[in-house]
Amino acid sequence: MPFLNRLFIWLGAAVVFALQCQAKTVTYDFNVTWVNANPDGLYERKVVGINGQWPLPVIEVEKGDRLVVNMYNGLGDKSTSIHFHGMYHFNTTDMDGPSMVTQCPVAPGQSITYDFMVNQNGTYWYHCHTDNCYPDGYRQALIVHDKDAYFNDMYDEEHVITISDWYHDLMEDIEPHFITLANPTGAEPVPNSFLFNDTTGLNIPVEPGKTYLLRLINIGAFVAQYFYIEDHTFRIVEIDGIYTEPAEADILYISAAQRYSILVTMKNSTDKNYPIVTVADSVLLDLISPDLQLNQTNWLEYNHDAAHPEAVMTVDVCSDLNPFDDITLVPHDKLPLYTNPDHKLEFTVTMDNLNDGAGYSFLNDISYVRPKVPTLYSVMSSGSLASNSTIYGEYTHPVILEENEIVEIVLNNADTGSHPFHLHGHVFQLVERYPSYGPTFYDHATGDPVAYDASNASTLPDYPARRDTFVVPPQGYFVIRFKADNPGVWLFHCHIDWHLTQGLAMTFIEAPTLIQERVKIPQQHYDICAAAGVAHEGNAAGNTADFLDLTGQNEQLPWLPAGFTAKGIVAMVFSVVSAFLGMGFITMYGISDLKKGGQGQDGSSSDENGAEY
Ligand SMILES: *[C@@H]1O[C@H](CO)[C@@H](O)[C@H](O)[C@H]1NC(C)=O
Ligand SMILES: *[C@@H]1O[C@H](CO)[C@@H](O)[C@H](O)[C@H]1NC(C)=O
Ligand SMILES: *[C@@H]1O[C@H](CO)[C@@H](O)[C@H](O)[C@H]1NC(C)=O
Ligand SMILES: *[C@@H]1O[C@H](CO)[C@@H](O)[C@H](O)[C@H]1NC(C)=O
Ligand SMILES: *[C@@H]1O[C@H](CO)[C@@H](O)[C@H](O)[C@H]1NC(C)=O
Ligand SMILES: *[C@@H]1O[C@H](CO)[C@@H](O)[C@H](O)[C@H]1NC(C)=O
Ligand SMILES: *[C@@H]1O[C@H](CO)[C@@H](O)[C@H](O)[C@H]1NC(C)=O
Ligand SMILES: *[C@@H]1O[C@H](CO)[C@@H](O)[C@H](O)[C@H]1NC(C)=O
Ligand SMILES: [Cu+2]
Repeated sequence: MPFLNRLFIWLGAAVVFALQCQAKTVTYDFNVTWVNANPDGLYERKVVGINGQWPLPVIEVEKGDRLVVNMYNGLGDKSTSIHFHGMYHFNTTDMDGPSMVTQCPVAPGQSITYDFMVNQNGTYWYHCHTDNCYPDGYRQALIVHDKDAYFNDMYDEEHVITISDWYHDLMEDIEPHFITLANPTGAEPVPNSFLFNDTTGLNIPVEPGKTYLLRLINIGAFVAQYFYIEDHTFRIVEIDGIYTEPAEADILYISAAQRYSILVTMKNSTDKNYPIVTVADSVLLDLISPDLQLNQTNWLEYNHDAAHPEAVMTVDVCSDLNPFDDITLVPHDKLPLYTNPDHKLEFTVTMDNLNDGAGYSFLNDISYVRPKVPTLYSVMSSGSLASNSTIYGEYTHPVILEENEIVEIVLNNADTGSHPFHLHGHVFQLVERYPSYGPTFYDHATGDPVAYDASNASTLPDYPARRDTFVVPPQGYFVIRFKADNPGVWLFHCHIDWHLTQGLAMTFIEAPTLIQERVKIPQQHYDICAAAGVAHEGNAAGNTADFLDLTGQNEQLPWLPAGFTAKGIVAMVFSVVSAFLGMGFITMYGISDLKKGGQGQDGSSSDENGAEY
């Protein structure tokens, strides 16, 4: 055999060997179109399908793989995008997915390729991040398998299980009734049902004595759920992609976007099937219709022929369901507490009305309004001014982080509802929370909010738990810390999709100079902007000549005059019916435009000017 041939064979084998031992490329082609589904057995509706299917495909990769997702938007009537929830995207912040943050919305008929390395482990999910698109069904699990996970030899089989709230109406039909004068309190639309792995009444066949790893993911848009299995305890081994020391638990509280991996060991006898119980946190709901099934029973099926009993619901959600407190978990890698934060930030969550009379959400009185140019593209086109937060506009609520600084966020919640906050591109350390999970968690919804007081801080954990979504209690607070070791543009926002639409979000621009050096935006992503009619250069106002001139930026509406409350607006809405006096009210209090849906200075509709993600 000639030498060259042998060399090629040897080289070929080496490539195959390298592929098997190290990273491989995993490619998914997603043709996104509307399909029909009836997951709760109550109502068939249009949902967002992939390649003609719903439930959507679970993305599965191994640690170290390169993940490529080619998405074609075949919806015909909606823009879209994919956010890979919990992925760090080192040097690839442009693959994170939120529209108007790191990319333009992908218009109907357009394609986008997401391409990035997955150097992390555990349980994640993917979902659309353009307007309110994921509650229409565009969300599913993303699993990163890990041959080296410390708990691999502690279980026999694994299952992915999603839980979710579910609406019968399309988001496009619900949305127009949400941010309006007719809903001044900002009451969130109440779901029609709750799904367990995109169905109801699921049986999970199990074998006696075996141990299962269950990857639980709340892919819902709004409602947190309690989870337990009758007569079984379990061990938590992972939260949001971070391995924990095994922690014995019997009830979990899983907010929208949170994940838990648990090990459950089966009983030795096969005479009974056991209810897996989920209880929707009804405290979050404004109105509960009598036919809304808050409690769901699914089963660990030991014996197909035995009875499948309904869960025995003897507990009171507020006082008896005492969920495991995630702040007490210890990460398996024992990463110590970040001490002496370099950059301390403090935000207060409020809900209030702007002068269209509708309800909005605020962090330090700023309600996020999307910029005219995706924030990442402002970074890329602004040269040395990228380090000046002015260019990102006031209403993206930009904060610039220095490379490798330790950031502390104190989040005070002046609102009576709880909020699951998510940070893109990072996990953060759970440093403090008040009040703790447990029977008194909801007591703070009455009385006055309690703000964080550094001089009255408790003893901090040596090895704080880390995750990417953490619940701030009603009228309480949390404190989190992270290291700014990932140059990129990252949203920090409430993962209740309704609150995100109301503006409960802000933007971190982390190490902008390094973003410019390391991130190469594919031409295709810029072409998507052209198709969507969105500029891909300039400051938040689309100004490319003077980046410090924000004239024309999208803004939140003016405030209502002091003393004008949601209650007053409700009264006014009714008084408007008796015309004359009502109109007098409007002039008097300066409500701008009764018919206008969303935010925006230039009088355009919420679709053009409200928060888009
Ligand atoms: C996507 O699916 C639709 C419906 O099946 C089909 O008409 C279209 O050609 C597909 N597009 C691509 C790019 O695969
Ligand atoms: C990101 O890019 C920098 C500079 O090219 C490189 O040194 C670093 O290793 C990269 N990080 C990752 C996680 O790929
Ligand atoms: C992934 O898992 C390994 C152990 O299996 C761990 O050493 C490593 O730190 C994990 N990586 C990340 C980014 O969490
Ligand atoms: C949950 O649904 C996913 C996607 O359809 C599927 O791959 C998985 O096996 C299901 N899990 C169980 C426990 O049935
Ligand atoms: C099941 O049987 C095994 C072996 O006899 C024993 O070690 C284990 O404790 C039993 N499990 C339960 C839940 O009783
Ligand atoms: C659902 O569960 C809650 C809390 O456990 C309980 O208070 C309620 O009575 C249950 N409702 C039904 C219809 O079983
Ligand atoms: C940003 O630019 C403005 C206008 O020149 C200037 O007043 C401000 O100090 C700059 N901010 C920073 C952080 O450099
Ligand atoms: C300190 O914090 C606790 C709650 O953690 C609270 O009960 C107490 O009133 C606070 N003390 C002061 C002096 O603020
Ligand atoms: Cu919220």
